[in-house]
Amino acid sequence: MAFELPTLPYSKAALGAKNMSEETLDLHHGKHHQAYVTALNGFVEKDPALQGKSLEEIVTSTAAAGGPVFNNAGQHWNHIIFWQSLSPKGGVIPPKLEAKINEDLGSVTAFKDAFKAAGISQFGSGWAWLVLGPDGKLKVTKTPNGSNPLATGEGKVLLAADVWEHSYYLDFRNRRPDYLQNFLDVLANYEYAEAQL
Ligand code: MN3
Repeated sequence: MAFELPTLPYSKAALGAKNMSEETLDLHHGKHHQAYVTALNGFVEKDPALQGKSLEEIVTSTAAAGGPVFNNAGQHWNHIIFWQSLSPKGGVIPPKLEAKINEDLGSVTAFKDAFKAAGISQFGSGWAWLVLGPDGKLKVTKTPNGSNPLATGEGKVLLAADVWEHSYYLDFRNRRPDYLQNFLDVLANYEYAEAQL
C-alpha cells in the first residue's frame, strides 16, 4: 500500500485569512509534500526491506543512517503533523494546555519566545516543535531538514512549525520571525496540541 498525500483538514482560502496564502498552500501541500510522498513510494517500491513497514517504522529505522529514504519519510511524517498544527480558528490555547505550559515552561509568553527562538535559530531548513518529553514535561526543540522528535527520541509531538523557506517566503518574504509569530498567535491549532497530551 503506497503512502498518500493527506487531504487538508480545512479549505485553503480559510488559512488565507490567517496570512498563509492559497498560493503557498498549493505549492507547499500540492507540490512539496507530494514530492516527498512520491519519492518515498519510489524507494519503497525498489526495496523489499521497506515494504510493509509503517511510516513511523521507516523513520525510526533509517534515522541513524540518514540519507534520502529518511529525508523523504521524515518530511512526509513532519508535514502530516504540520497540516494538523494549523487551523483557521488557530491561536487560542485551551485551559488544560495553558496550565501545562505554565507549569513546565513558565508562561505562555515564555513558551512563545522559546518556540520562536528555536525556529529562528534553526540554521537553514528545518522544524520547530513543541513536544511532551519522556519525563512527562513539555519541551520546545528544533530539528534540521527532515528530522523530527520521533527520530531523535525527544518525545511526542504536540505542535510542528515548518521553517523551510517554502513555508513562508511567498507570504513573509525573508521574515521568518514574523512567520513564526503569526503561527503562534493566530494559526497554531492548540486544540490539536492539547489532544496529544
Ligand atoms: Mn515544508
